[in-house]
Amino acid sequence: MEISIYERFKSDKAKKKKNFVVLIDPDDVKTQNIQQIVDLAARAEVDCFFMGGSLIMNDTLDYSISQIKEACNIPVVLFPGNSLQLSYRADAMLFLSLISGRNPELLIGKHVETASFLYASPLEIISTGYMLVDGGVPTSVSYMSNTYPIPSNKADIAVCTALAGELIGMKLIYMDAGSGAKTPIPTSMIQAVGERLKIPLVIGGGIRTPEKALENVQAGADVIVVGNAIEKDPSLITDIAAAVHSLNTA
Ligand code: 1GP
Repeated sequence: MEISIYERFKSDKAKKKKNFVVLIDPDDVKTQNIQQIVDLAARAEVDCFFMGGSLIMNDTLDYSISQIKEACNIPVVLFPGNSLQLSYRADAMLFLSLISGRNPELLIGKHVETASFLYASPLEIISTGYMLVDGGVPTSVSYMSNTYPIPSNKADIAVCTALAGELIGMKLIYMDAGSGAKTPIPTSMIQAVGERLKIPLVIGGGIRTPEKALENVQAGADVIVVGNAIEKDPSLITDIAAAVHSLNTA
């Protein structure tokens, strides 16, 4: 039986094997060189694609996933900004609860609305505690969700929020400084959360260099997500993947 995406994240964490995820905004697939990104990702053994955006303007989700699926075997996981971002062509979906915020719709309301539909779907559903951390600029997520991010100097709040997610039974914690963040999540915060959490820790937002990606996995991140920087320079995939995976052979 094929191992589920979540089981892979979990067993990789147990083995201290780090994963690298490329985030693709479906709106940009027609304008960016998706073929180049997919080729580079396959060669660099990227572990997963996340697919989604705070606001998708075009109906290109199915098309974008098909483009990836035709070209490689890398799994595609939906990272939906809202409940319209659903495609059965993906392999899995992060079922996000915005646990850094206090917007009940994003803690339970949208989940109730979509539960029956998702339960019957072929998608692997991965319950994810999503935590927005201040990245130095107002983000689309913050505006669209009507929530405040966790201040970046409040590691104690991040730790307790992540632990609450784990105790509630969430399977992943995704700490995100938001797409295009000026300042990525501080290493000290990643370390504080990483050393307490038993479930896999995903880190994203504003990571632009292999050095930063490496620093984050060394601090305790299990999965690194990069979107913006790769959109601007796809060749970064090779070096960031090498940096993230460099700990795996140690
Ligand atoms: C955003 O974590 C992701 O939700 C990735 O952020 O686009 O800044 O890499 P970037």
